[in-house]
Amino acid sequence: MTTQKQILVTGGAGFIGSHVVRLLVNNYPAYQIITFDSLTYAGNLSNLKDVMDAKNHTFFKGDITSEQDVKAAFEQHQITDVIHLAAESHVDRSIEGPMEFVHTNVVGTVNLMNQARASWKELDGHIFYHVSTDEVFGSLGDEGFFTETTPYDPRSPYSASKAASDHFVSAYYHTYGFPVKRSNCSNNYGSNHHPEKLIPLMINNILNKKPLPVYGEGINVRDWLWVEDHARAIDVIFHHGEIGCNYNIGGWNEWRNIDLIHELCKIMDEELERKPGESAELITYVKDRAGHDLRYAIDATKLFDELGWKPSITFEEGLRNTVIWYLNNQDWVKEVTSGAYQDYYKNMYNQR
Ligand code: NAD
Ligand code: TDX
Repeated sequence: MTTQKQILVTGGAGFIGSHVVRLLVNNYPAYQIITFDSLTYAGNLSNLKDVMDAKNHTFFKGDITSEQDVKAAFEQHQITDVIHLAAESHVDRSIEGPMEFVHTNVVGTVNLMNQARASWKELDGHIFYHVSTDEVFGSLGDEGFFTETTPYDPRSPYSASKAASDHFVSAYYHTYGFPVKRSNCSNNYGSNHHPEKLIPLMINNILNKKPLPVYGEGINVRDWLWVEDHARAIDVIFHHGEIGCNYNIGGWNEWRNIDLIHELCKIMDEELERKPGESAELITYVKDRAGHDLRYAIDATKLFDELGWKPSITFEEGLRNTVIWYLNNQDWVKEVTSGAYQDYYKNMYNQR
């Protein structure tokens, strides 16, 4: 028999959050899932269209930095647990405007924890789960992996804001005995990923025969994980992870950006029946990202050994599925790339 839980999922209308909400709504009918999201440019209710009206799902439009909004959500829904994903998430935007990242990622996280502390009389039985990133560990050279004990060394305003929020989460555990869990995950990919990020941006530009902007020499390495496998890991850690612990989540799947872009070009040539090599002609080297971290690579052994989680699909399958999803969901792409996205893209592109 599953215990009745009323779980607040912040950022549930975003890329990863929507996959987490879907998994929880479908797999735990006895839970009530409350998506809490302010619907910034990155949040979109159509990401949740298949679960929006489910009996065990509610949407609450609110801002994590607002004491009033968070208090109202906790009181109206008697929140028992929080899975916190709401954040400003794009490194390039953090370079342009760091303060928004401090406000949302740091102040918002502390505000949520303060409300949870105020609402939860007994801390036993509650969980505050903070979803974080591998970028807090900094940049690797050619060798080695990030483990749970790698010292923090954030190098972009985005990663500094996530590192600060991780530190507050850990401080609340040690200071107040606040029941936290945390995970640090590598780069996600999959459906509903905003086209400001590498993989969907490249798919969109290949489709529209626009230049493919490769930062620097394209030699930076990222470790890619299927977003639904991240959601599965969050489920496992939420239910079985230890309070006060953090877990690294990764795909053991490192790719140099330029190799990944060539792979995407190859899949797109096949799917669009273009001649081999046609899409790769769009590759354009542009000015590098400031402070561009060279390599991220996660060692997810602890999660595998202690909780038995491992990725469920290969990168080849996941990447092709992703391409097909974007080709079949052009309405979604048009919706998120209209208006403000055009100004953002023009501004980014002019700088490069
Ligand atoms: P996203 O940008 O797609 O979604 C963020 C969501 O948060 C959006 O729905 C947005 O509307 C909401 N939001 C933003 N500010 C808010 C506020 N003040 N109040 C309420 N809602 C707000 O992000 P994502 O890629 O899905 O990332 C989700 C989380 O996972 C973030 O915390 C991010 O740091 C972390 N993460 C992301 C990745 C990745 O590869 N994308 C990897 C590891 C960790
Ligand atoms: O147009 C581009 N050209 C390019 O070469 C873009 C958008 C990116 N890049 C490079 C920069 C990175 O080396 O591709 C790599 C991936 O870039 P992003 O998709 O912006 O991801 P990254 O900066 O690695 O951060 C992502 O992973 C960790 C998420 O955005 C973060 O939220 C997450 O924490």
